[in-house]
Amino acid sequence: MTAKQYIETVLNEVKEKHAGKTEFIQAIEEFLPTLEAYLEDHTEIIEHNLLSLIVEPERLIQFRVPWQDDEGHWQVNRAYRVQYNSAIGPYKGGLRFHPSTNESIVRFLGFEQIFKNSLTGLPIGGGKGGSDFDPKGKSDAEVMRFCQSFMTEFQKHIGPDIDVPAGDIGVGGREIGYLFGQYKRINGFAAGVLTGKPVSSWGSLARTEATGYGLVYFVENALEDRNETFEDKTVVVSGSGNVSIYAIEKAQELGAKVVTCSDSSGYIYDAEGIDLALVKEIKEIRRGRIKEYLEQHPNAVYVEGESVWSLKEAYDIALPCATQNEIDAELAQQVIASGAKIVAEGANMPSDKAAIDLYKEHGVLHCPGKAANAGGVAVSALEMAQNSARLAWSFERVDNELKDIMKNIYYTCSKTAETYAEKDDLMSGANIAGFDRVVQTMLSQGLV
Ligand code: NDP
Ligand code: 2IT
Repeated sequence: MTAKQYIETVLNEVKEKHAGKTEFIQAIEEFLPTLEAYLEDHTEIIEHNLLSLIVEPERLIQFRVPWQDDEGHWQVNRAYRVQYNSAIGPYKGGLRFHPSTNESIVRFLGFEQIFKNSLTGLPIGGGKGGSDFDPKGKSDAEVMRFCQSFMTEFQKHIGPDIDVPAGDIGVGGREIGYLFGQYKRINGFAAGVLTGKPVSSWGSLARTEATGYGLVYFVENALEDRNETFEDKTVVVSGSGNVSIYAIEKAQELGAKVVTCSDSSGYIYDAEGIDLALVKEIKEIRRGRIKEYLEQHPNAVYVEGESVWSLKEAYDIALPCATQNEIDAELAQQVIASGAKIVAEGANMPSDKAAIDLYKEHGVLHCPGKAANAGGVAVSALEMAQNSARLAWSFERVDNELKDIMKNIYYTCSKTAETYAEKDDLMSGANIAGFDRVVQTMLSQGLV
């Protein structure tokens, strides 16, 4: 069987078994075809049918989370954890609390996580989880009760050498703090069981900043490779959560002008440059909505109900940092028309397949999420290392390690792309390099 035929066979198997799991099928369809040239050189993978093995999670857990709201009503949510692949280390990946969370989304995120974690070069396997619980509009007490109930069940399945969850959409320091407290209450102190912990509970300095900073470091390397810098570039960012805020912070620090941010209700365009201190105050302290930005900047524009990617102003770099499939073909056309030369993904799978094809067709450098947003999980792995050593590193030390890791990821993707695809095809480079480390380790461990 040729590599192409083998890929086609496994793809069809997945589509048949998982009909209706749109995001999961999308992730597999974007991934497998990029492996063709690599598989032609590594026929042992075809002989041992390793693609069929790798698309199947080692374990998928689903459980219910009962909790009581402030009015005394009983509520129930559904939660998941996919423990996808432990070839190179304990399962590692975030928890997402968002009403859209379902098995398809958790599977796609878990699958991507395997290769992202592999690209960091650190010893972490792939996993992901979450719940359809919506933290928006809930009181701190409700969030705490939900987290405690979630962990009462979830603690059976995790541990510092088994599975180490962290944050994602809707899960930040507050939620991780409550989850950690409940784990400790049941099992005793085990610092390394979660990452993204509050610093006072053995969290790492710079973990909060890591995904956004790492994204900008990745782009900085791509620019440097083309004899350019962030200086005077205009940048458009989507979202206004953890990843967006720290991407904006670092891009501004490196001399770029960031003109947008958004949430699921609309977007802000501020031609003078986003006032980040205000965004932090609105999102991190008030837990408010991004339209509140206008209260202090009446000259900025708020566009209700539209995607930031419909913006018609000119810009150089697009940083999608909100959620999956935020850029489809129509919006990608607009991004390209606005003059963007780089699309670097802070979010996981924010561009759909048609959008990615358009970037390629128009010579836009596409920096795929599994490479460009790997800084978050990389610093999570550094948090695990600090927890094991019972040490706390300085911000500067963690930040410097992060810079090195992102540089290494960029050049690994770029060189792998040159070997198996084209220099600028960073998606193929990321997929192949991430896959190679995992699959070779799987082979060395035998059929397990
Ligand atoms: P947050 O919850 O902190 O922020 C999410 C942001 O995206 C909010 O502004 C939110 O707006 C917006 N958003 C979420 N869902 C939608 C939607 N359906 N439509 C429009 N806007 C939406 O999450 P993070 O910043 O942590 O995560 C953002 C992305 O980055 C996700 O794709 C995540 O998987 C990825 N990521 C996160 C990492 C991390 O360390 N946190 C690491 C690597 C990747 P609203 O408030 O209106 O919902
Ligand atoms: O998508 C991701 O990489 C994350 N949400 C971070 C995972 C982690 O374990 O830090």
